[in-house]
This record gives sequence, C-alpha cells and structure tokens, in this order.
Amino acid sequence: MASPSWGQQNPPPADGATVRIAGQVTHPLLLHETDLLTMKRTTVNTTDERGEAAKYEGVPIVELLQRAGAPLGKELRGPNMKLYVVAKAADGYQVVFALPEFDPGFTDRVILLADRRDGHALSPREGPFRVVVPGEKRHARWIREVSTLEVLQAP
Ligand SMILES: Nc1nc2c(c(=O)[nH]1)N[C@H]1C(S)=C(S)[C@@H](COP(=O)(O)O)O[C@H]1N2
Ligand SMILES: [Mo]
Repeated sequence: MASPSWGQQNPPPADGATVRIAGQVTHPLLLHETDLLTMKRTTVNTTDERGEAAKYEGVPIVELLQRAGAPLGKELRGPNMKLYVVAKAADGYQVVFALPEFDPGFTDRVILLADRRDGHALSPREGPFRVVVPGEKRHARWIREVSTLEVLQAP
C-alpha cells in the first residue's frame, strides 16, 4: 500500500539518536549514539523515581561540555559563574543546571548523559539519552529523551 506521506502510524526514522551541545561554547557538537561509545564512560548505581535500583551507564556531561569548549576548571570563575545549561527534551520538557554542578572542581557528584540502563539501551520513552542526577531526592531533572544541552548566560 503506497503512501504519499508519512502518517502518524508510520513516521520517518526520527533523528532522535543525536544530542546537541550548543549555545555559548567554542565548538558546538552534534553527537550520535556511537560517538558516546568512544568517549570516557561511567556507570552510576542509583535508584529510580520508584525507589528501584538502577544501574545507568553513559558519559559524564562534563566530558561533553569540555569537548564543546565550555569554560570549566580554572575558567569557571567571574562572569562565567552566571552560565547555566538548559537541557531540552523531545516532548518540550526543559530543565536547568548551573554550570558548576558539572565541574569536578566544585562537586564529586557526576551527572551523566545516560544511554543504557541495567545493561540495555534505553527504551524509546526514556532515551536514547537521559540525564541522570545521582543523589537528587526528586527526579524532576532526570530529563528523558534529551535532544539538546544549551549553555547560556544569565543577564
Ligand atoms: N522529557 C521528560 N523528562 C522527564 C519528565 C518529563 O515530563 N519529560 N518528567 C520528569 C519528572 S517530574 C520525573 S519525577 C521523572 C520520572 O521518571 P520516570 O518517568 O523514569 O519514572 O522524569 C523526569 N523527566
Ligand atoms: Mo516528578
């Protein structure tokens, strides 16, 4: 049955398998799932929103920000202290992090761009990428289906 256009039941392959690092960075990035596999990866043992154990695997977001040229380490001072990161998802949900939340000079907590849970790729509802914020009591910033991390500066 030929169809002149893609319908709701039969969408084109979504280009959701990428994540953009954009905004006030020197090297904006478009990363594919396979790019994340070549980067420094970490596993985080944590609990999900229902309190169930979850082993998430992926890349520390600081690695992505570093690669994109966001100011971190010694550069994270002065006017750069008003930089923040907006994470945006396919469903329009957005959450904000201050840049120092990712910097190991400020915190030992590792915020992850996860692409696997308990040894499996994330489900379409959750992935392909999800931000995992260990130790946070509420999971509102564990944004699913992340498409973009945008570095911006408070006015
Ligand atoms: N894209 C997206 N991510 C999201 C949300 C959302 O509405 N959209 N809700 C958040 C909230 S409020 C919570 S509590 C957790 C719930 O995670 P779960 O759906 O895996 O249980 O997802 C977070 N991530
Ligand atoms: Mo929530």
